[in-house]
Amino acid sequence: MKKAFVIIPTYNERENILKVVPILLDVFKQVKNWEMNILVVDDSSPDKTAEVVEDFAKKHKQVHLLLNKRKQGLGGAYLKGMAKAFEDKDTEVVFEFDADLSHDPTKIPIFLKKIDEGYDMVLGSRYIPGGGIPDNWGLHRKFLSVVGNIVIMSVLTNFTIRDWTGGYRAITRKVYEAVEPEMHDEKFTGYTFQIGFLHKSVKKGFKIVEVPFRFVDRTIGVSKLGNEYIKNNLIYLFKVRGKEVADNRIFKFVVTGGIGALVQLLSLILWRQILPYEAAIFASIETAIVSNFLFSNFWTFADRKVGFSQYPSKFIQFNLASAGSIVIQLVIATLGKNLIGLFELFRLPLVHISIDTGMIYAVVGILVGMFWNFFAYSKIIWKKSKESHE
Ligand SMILES: Nc1nc2c(ncn2[C@@H]2O[C@H](COP(=O)(O)OP(=O)(O)OP(=O)(O)O)[C@@H](O)[C@H]2O)c(=O)[nH]1
Ligand SMILES: [Mg+2]
Repeated sequence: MKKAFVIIPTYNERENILKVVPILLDVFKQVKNWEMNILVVDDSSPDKTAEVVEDFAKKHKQVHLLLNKRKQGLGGAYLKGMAKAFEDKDTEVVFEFDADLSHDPTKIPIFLKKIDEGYDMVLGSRYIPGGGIPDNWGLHRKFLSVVGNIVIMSVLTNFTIRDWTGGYRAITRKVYEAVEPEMHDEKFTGYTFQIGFLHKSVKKGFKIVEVPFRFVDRTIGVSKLGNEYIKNNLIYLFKVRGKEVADNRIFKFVVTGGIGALVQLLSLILWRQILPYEAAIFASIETAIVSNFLFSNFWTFADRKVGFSQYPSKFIQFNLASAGSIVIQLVIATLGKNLIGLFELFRLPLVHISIDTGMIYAVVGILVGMFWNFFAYSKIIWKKSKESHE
């Protein structure tokens, strides 16, 4: 039979462990098609949590203890626990579960049902219908949790998952094997493990579903959640997102265009030293086109780079694409003037310059021109080769 391990990291949870283990063993009786186990990962808690676990282990063969010599943080404990649980070839699922009874254990069979239905990962969620946070939470804590999750959803631009910070999850072997190799970074030793693990699972395209549960405040023991929690999560969030944006092709395309505009203006100064005015304008445009071509080939489309022998033909195509963009802008400007007309929108104060609808046609023209350029670059000049799958 397939095995599941409920992993409980503990640090000074003696009283809680005494309560939660029997409750879990009781819930396990409802699960028929999984062999259920508990694995407590204790960091040699001073309150001797481990002793209590050992007593349970003697009486119940489903209860296991993994004892760490020193405190390693939540992420460190989960990595060790998961490695141990998945050592057993029959293990298909591990649960993340807190010792402090905050996580409703009666939901475990529902989590497993979702796994049976084909989901790769199940999240206990406080922020979907049926879920909730304690009423007695102060405004401060409610605000932090709710707004924290909204910030995370916004930064990661993923609103399909509502509870990113919860610690009640079921993770299949498939997900573990894909994500675990990327979790051995120092930043994941603490609570950042949770958001990091989930973010990576989402990015890898695993099927994830949320199951609602009502979070219950711990009544025994103390929270290990420190102030660095918010700071570390924010650092993680903005770093990974920043990197994702910087790696984004559209972003590189826009930056390349910006550099091109700068190159055009600066080279115009130089060309005018040696060429007549019209020729200098033309030369500066062409210089910008060379710059754009090189940045596109070595950066924006580096993964589809064309070889030196293809430069002449590709460079001609690139020039035609750029000319196409100019034609598009001229057509839009002309159409705008003839179909809608030129009339004043507002007047800039102090300098008394009139801003008219011509500016709107220009902006639309630039945007459509950029759209055309990106299309030409990605579908014609640096089109995907047949073998590459992206
Ligand atoms: N092994 C181990 N367990 C830890 C460590 N830090 C926290 N834990 C356990 O992780 C679980 C969650 O920790 P809590 O302190 O309850 O944190 P939380 O649930 O996010 O926050 P609260 O809402 O304040 O309870 C508990 O079972 C803790 O004992 C650690 O460094 N090592
Ligand atoms: Mg807790």
